[in-house]
Amino acid sequence: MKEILTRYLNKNISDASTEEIYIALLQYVKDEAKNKPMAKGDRKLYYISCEFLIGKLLSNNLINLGIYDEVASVLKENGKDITDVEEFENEPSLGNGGLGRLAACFLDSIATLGLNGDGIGLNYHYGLFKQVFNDNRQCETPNPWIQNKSWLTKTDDHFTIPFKDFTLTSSLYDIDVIGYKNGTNKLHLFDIDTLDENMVYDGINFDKTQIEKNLTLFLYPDDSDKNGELLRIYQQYFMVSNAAQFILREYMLTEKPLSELHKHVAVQINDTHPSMVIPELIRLLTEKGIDFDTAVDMVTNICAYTNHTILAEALEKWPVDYLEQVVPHLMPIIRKLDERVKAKYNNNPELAIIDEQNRVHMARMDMHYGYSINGVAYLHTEILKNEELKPFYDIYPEKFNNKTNGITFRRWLLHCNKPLVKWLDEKIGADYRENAENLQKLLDIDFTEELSKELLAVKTENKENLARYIKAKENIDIDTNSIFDIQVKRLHEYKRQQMNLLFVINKYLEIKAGKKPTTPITFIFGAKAAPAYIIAKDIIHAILTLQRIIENDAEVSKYIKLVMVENYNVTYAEKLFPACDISEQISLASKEASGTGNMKFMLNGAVTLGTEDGANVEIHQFVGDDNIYIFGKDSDTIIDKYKNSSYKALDYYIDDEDIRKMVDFIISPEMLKIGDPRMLLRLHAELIQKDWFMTLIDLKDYIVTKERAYKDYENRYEWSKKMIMNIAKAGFFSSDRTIAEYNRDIWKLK
Ligand code: 26Q
Repeated sequence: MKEILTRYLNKNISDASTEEIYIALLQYVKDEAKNKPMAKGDRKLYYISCEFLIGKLLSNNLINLGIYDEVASVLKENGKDITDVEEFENEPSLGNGGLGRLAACFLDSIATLGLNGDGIGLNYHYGLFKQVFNDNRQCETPNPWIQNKSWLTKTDDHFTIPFKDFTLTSSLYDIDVIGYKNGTNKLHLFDIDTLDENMVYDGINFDKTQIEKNLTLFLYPDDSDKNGELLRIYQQYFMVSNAAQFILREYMLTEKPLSELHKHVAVQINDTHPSMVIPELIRLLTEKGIDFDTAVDMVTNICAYTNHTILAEALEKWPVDYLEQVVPHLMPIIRKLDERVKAKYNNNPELAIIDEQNRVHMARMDMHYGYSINGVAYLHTEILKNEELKPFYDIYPEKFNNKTNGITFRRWLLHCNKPLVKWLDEKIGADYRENAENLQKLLDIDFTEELSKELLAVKTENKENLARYIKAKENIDIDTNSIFDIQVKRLHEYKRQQMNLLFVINKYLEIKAGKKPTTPITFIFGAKAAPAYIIAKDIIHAILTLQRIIENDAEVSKYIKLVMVENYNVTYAEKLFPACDISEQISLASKEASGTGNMKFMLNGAVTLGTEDGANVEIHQFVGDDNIYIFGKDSDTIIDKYKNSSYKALDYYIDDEDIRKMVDFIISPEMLKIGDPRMLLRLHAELIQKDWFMTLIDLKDYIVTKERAYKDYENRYEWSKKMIMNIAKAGFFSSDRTIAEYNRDIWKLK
């Protein structure tokens, strides 16, 4: 390795700068990837997604190539630290959260299992905005990631993409996806050469009308106005037209007959964002001489749809006149598809693709003209079948299937938690790396007090790591002997960060009243709010305001600390998961489709405090009642409450003095002195007048259950047994298992 690195550097390692070492390693990994076999097969999968939240790639690629340790030690011998080299790489934040990170984990597993499948998406020049806190508020700033030398490799591939008034020429960039001890697949990211990065002004604002200059500038530009929505349609169509043309061209090179395309190609549609691939494929097939009905049948046997949410606002419905303005050539096809549905199903409005308000329901198009519909956790799929998508389950029961999400253990254990990996290797051998189920070997070892101490020492080491990182990033000191209670995920009312905030308020008030916690607690939040989501931003403001109050209070800060970390992203996540004691998974039951952070925490030895929602339900089944803290109303109860409109936040507020005290603290003189009264008053009013996601319904149960967890934490030996059980049972949540199931039931690649 030393020779190789020296050759790539063209100088001694000890004389090279961090940047030079990074670039040498980047080039070396790219060359190695070229030498790896590309997956082959008679059938190929294309995973199309608007988001691939891949995160930094250097360390992961080194791990998957099996050379991380070697590289790290050669660097060390020459006075260099691999973590400095890791720092040099910019994070490609090409996703919002769960859905985008899932796509990245899936690519890792597809390559690791040697399956013939690639990802297709867009090469955004700016990832999800960088979050900056200013005056206790979230501000958004641009988040460029493409460095002089990057993982992108420009290809010679170009396609012509037709829009209503103009065409665009695309350029294709590839990123190698290196499987763990296996071959290399590709992530294909399409871009335009005419992009103008100078269009960005005033934070993340830019002229949304000049498509040929802005198309791939940003991930999900603000879509709160019409031009934003149109731009999103431009982006989506650009992505899927490139995808469809790319797929057909690759297929034609195999010289198989076009009429057999569906036998050799599968397309996974990641949420509704790539749904226009259906009419686009039909359009291209008919252009090539296939008759319309045959093309429709072929495409219906090619496309499969994954649903990631039951929130109505996230189910895309595009006005017909928007589509007419951007992609008029798709509308005759979409109309025909709609007419067939209406004819077949007696004009049932629940099944129509084009509704009475002239909007195109993308999910409905996917369900009629795809062969598989899957949810992302057991409970979520049941809700889709029995509630949200029931009319479709009634007519296509055979299309519905569940694929419980998973995470890649390469990034979320091997890379991010080296102390735990070392300990596991010693105790149960290293074969859990190939087969995650082998983590269950932990259940066979004699878990003595001695071993418990070792495991707790691993946790402490990770807490120290995180503490150093937080000190460097936020200039805040945290106590590594405290309980680390962590909630990190996108900010949304249904995820109920506001409920956690009310808990901290309660704790603060208790301490003020003389009731002090036995062990100090560090509450950590990390979350970005959509730029136009007002209440979400108010919640961030309230958390930051409370953080200030606590840090200014010498008495209280002996017992609790509140830290909202700035710009929570994949890189931060890799530090947070290993250090956590209590994993907050507190969404309103029925609303979180799956969650994947819950799995990352579990794998890293945190204990879940959560509702029976998403994949928490399955985590609960695996670890048993004693190794998880479940609270709150179940999904049936909640679904009923929505049906009967029977939840009234005000009743909880009026009837319960404790609840009233916590909620009113948001507009207390202490809060108003530091915070913005407009934002705090708005949040307070929201919580008692509307509270659409029922914060108050579970608040008391949440407090009691969390206090029970804190109490149990005091017995370190018993607590470490819970940790062990969580790690041992995490194997099911490997994305290798998820992908094997997708392949077995949907893609059938080999
Ligand atoms: C839709 C229309 C217009 C603009 C934006 C969007 C949009 C963008 C992103 C809708 C949804 C998303 C992202 C959704 C998402 O991340 N869902 C999460 O998916 C995870 C992976 O399956 C689940 O674990 C989470 O439960 C789910 O919230």
